[in-house]
Amino acid sequence: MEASYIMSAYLPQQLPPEEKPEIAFIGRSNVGKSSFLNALVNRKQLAFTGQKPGVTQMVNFFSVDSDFTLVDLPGYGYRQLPVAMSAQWQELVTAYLQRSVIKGFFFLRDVRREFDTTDIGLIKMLLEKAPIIIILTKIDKLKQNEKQRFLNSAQQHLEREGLVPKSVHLVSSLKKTGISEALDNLKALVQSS
Ligand SMILES: Nc1nc2c(ncn2[C@@H]2O[C@H](COP(=O)(O)OP(=O)(O)O)[C@@H](O)[C@H]2O)c(=O)[nH]1
Ligand SMILES: [Mg+2]
Repeated sequence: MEASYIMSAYLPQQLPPEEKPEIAFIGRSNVGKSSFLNALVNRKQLAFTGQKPGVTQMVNFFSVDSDFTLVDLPGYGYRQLPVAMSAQWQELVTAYLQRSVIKGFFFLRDVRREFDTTDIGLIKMLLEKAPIIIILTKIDKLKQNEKQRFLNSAQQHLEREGLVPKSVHLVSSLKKTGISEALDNLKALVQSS
């Protein structure tokens, strides 16, 4: 799989023309979005990781095998901001979500944290557009015997909310756990029409 950086958009009007199918990554800042994207395409720093969340947020586009596009959406929930989602975040993400080339989403969540009302509201909104693959990140921080419990708890929470994702994965981008299963699901989304 050959991945390359295409461009970044800071403003809605900078979003590129709609061409290839797109899969977008969404989640709180620091959840491990960029690390997961890099792990999927097997590149160390294609998407920049560990960046200090800034006031300026952007949407980053990456081309994979000239077949489809991976889209790193700006993180939300910065503690530095007075509200969970800034007006700029909402404007940019809302504009992005209008695109008809979106085939699906990776929604990332730190495995040790619960979905809160912001996450649930966002998942509901995304599901109206396209299927979602839920990625529970940083599972290397769990003990072996805790993993199933955290997975069950996340699945039960989604079920209680009436939300049906395409799949839920336990992933460690650091240890490369769960990456190939997520990749299989990604390819299935890209090929769906
Ligand atoms: N232990 C562990 N740390 C991770 C993992 N993935 C990302 N991180 C760390 O979490 C921080 C945020 O990662 P990043 O990918 O930049 O998150 P983003 O803000 O969602 O794009 C960085 O310090 C990463 O090294 C993981 O699978 N395990
Ligand atoms: Mg990032």
